[in-house]
Amino acid sequence: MGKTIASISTPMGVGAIAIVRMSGDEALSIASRLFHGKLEDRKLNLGQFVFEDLKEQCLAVYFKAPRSFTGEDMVEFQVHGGVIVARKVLEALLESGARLAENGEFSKRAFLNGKLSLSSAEGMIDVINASSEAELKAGYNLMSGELSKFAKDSQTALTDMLAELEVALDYPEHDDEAMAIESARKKLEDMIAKTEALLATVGTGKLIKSGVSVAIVGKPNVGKSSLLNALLGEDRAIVTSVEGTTRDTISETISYSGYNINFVDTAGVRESDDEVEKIGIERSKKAIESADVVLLLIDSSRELDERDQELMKLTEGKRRILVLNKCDLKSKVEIEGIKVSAKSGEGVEELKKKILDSVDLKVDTSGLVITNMRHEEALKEALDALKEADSAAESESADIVAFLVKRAWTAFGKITGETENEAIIDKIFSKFCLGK
Ligand SMILES: Nc1nc2c(ncn2[C@@H]2O[C@H](COP(=O)(O)OP(=O)(O)OP(=O)(O)O)[C@@H](O)[C@H]2O)c(=O)[nH]1
Ligand SMILES: [Mg+2]
Repeated sequence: MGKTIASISTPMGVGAIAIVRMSGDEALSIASRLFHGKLEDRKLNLGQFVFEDLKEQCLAVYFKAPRSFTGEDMVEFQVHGGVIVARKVLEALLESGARLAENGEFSKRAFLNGKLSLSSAEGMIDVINASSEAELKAGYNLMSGELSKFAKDSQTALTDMLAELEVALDYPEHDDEAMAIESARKKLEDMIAKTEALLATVGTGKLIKSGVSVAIVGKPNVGKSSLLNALLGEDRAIVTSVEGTTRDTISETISYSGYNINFVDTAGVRESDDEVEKIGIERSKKAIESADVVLLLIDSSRELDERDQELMKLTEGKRRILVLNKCDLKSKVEIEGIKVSAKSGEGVEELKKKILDSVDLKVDTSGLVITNMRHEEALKEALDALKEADSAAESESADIVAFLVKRAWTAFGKITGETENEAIIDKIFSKFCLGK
């Protein structure tokens, strides 16, 4: 398969160790010419990498095909960190016959050699890029092949179904068609339910990937910026007793219970003639629209007024939590809400919990969450075909059902990469980092 490729697999910069990898038929012969030492399979070999004036004492690992990440012969050099040594080692490999790997090319070869499915490769990238524990968990789950297993199992069931349907079609004299269709319907309904359950996790997947976005809104001076600071545990936003202190939206992210929560502090919404403040208020309204959760802040030490009422209306259709701030002062409101004091910190931890509770985080029975749009689309496509096949089974003949079953089969194959087209596969791997 193709030429031998090489790349630096650790990030560029100063560090203790840098790793340079090589994969392909010539990996061992190139390495043997440059590395003075043994190259035993699957062992850490100590030796000297010699090239021009470079004499680098380093470790080399040889993975004999097919027991390697890519499925090809691979050699990895663990050299001293910093940019120069690694670059020099890479240069030596390139001058000795390897070519520079493209982004994601190691992983792509692993995929093409059947070492991992497309969705597992995507899971691996999610693991590398994870910025929260929930993302990491979802990535590991994907990488471990749960989703490809689901897709493959579905494909197997569909293949069996096709076989039964085709037998019925080939031997019409046996009057098996009705039976084959009946048995197909049962299986189809089971698969529809499972696919729907998986698709029900899409909302959660989006929250995991991009974090839960929370807009803090309220009329001026209710303590929005103070609450942001309390939630972050640092003085991020300016707090004053003057109404209209915050004029632009400020956003910051915290990690809570494994999830990223992005808070947006907004300008207090009120009538204003001030040009800057007006723009700020428009932005507040936009923040409300795009938020997953709105914290509507009320100053509980003052009576409710029409500005509070207006904001209640404005946020009506949203997932909203009423927050009664300044609970350290005497209360003058009689509405239900979470009592907090941005000043003393009281109730702030409970509020964080309440935010996560308010978004329902759904996972599939096997712990799967769909975080990837490509998977979502393939599953939707499969679901459509399954549903059509199911309703066709009610009235039509076996050949139409068979046709639709094949369509569902192809859609499931897109998840593992089996039936995905080459251009899309190239596009997916090109998003990987260099050396992976
Ligand atoms: N006693 C008490 N005072 C608070 C509390 N939270 C905020 N304040 C005070 O309320 C005033 C307004 O606070 P901010 O956080 O600037 O209010 P805001 O809603 O961001 O105001 P704008 O940006 O102008 O819309 C400040 O004087 C704060 O010190 C609280 O929990 N208790
Ligand atoms: Mg403010």
